[in-house]
Amino acid sequence: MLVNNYYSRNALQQAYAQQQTAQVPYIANFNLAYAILKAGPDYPSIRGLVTFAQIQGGVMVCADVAGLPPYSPGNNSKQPVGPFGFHIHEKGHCVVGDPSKPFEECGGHWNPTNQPHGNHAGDFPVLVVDKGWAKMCFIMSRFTVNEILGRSVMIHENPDDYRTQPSGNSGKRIACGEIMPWSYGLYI
Ligand SMILES: [Cu+2]
Repeated sequence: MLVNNYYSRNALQQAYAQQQTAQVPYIANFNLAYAILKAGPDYPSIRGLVTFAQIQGGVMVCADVAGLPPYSPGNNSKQPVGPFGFHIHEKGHCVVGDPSKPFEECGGHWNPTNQPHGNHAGDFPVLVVDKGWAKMCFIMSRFTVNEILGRSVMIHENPDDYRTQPSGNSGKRIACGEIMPWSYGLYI
């Protein structure tokens, strides 16, 4: 069900529940998801794709991002730009909203087990830019693809320190992607 041009988490969960009772074995689960990144106003050239594949032992997350700003060192009064904080946030509605505080509608970090920051289910490694690109894959067993549908991936301007609560002091939200099922389209 398309709601305001995005799939609401409730609609996805309803669709998932319907699938569970539909007894159609080949749509039993969503094993793949993707998020197309939308740039915020600070770095409008950011573009990229994050994919999530359920594999044995966890979820393989791959990020392929271009257009990030080059690394710029910090000092006592200013944070470095990059490497870039990277997380799953609770909600999946990537609208800029207030340009001085973009993507607030996505809420805070997704933290289903009430862990300190650094150990949230959606805490990811930082994105490091190499020749204008950031590319990485890693495996996480803290969540399944189904649990993150309808949430968002967020890139921040500053590195994550993995200790400041609740979000690692990683600064402004500079790109956002809604996590969508990559499947047979039967949830519509
Ligand atoms: Cu974040």
